[in-house]
Amino acid sequence: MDVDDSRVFDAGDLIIQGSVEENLHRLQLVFDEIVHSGRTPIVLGGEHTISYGCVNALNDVAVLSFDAHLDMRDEYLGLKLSHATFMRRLIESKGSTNFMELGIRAVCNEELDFVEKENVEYVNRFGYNDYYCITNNKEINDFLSGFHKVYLTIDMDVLDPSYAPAVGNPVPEGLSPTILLDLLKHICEKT
Ligand SMILES: [Mn+2]
Repeated sequence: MDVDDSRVFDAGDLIIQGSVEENLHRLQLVFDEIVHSGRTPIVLGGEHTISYGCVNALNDVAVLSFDAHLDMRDEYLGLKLSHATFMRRLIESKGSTNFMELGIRAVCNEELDFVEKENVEYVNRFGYNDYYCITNNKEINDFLSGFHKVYLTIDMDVLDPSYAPAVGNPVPEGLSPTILLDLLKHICEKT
């Protein structure tokens, strides 16, 4: 496709002012307005916490997160709401059935306890064989079959550090861009 032909509108930057909570609430309001106008929002951050504002504007939507980390700590550096905790906060308020995390390969015990208690679905690796299992018939297909819409979020650290080294917490054995793009194509075709 030619990008010039795409119907993309750049709405500019969200005004960032005040506390993290205030900014996330403002993002939620803007996101809600875009969704209700019938458009498809695309949000670019530099910080994964923004997903908290976006997902809070949505109901009955599958949330698929590509990330090396679960982001399900109870608190991080004294903060209850941060890039390391926001998924836990979302699941606490919305329940775990709408959430699936993919590419996970660095976790801590408190996150594993939470995942087990809340029955959160996640896929820890995408080896060559796993990848073909998943695109053919397994976890992603089963998960998506219950939903008409998907909120997709990608933390760049889901990619292997050899492709995306400039992330905050790089973890070896990540996805290649080819596998990520194939998975995204598959997800788009399923929804
Ligand atoms: Mn991450």
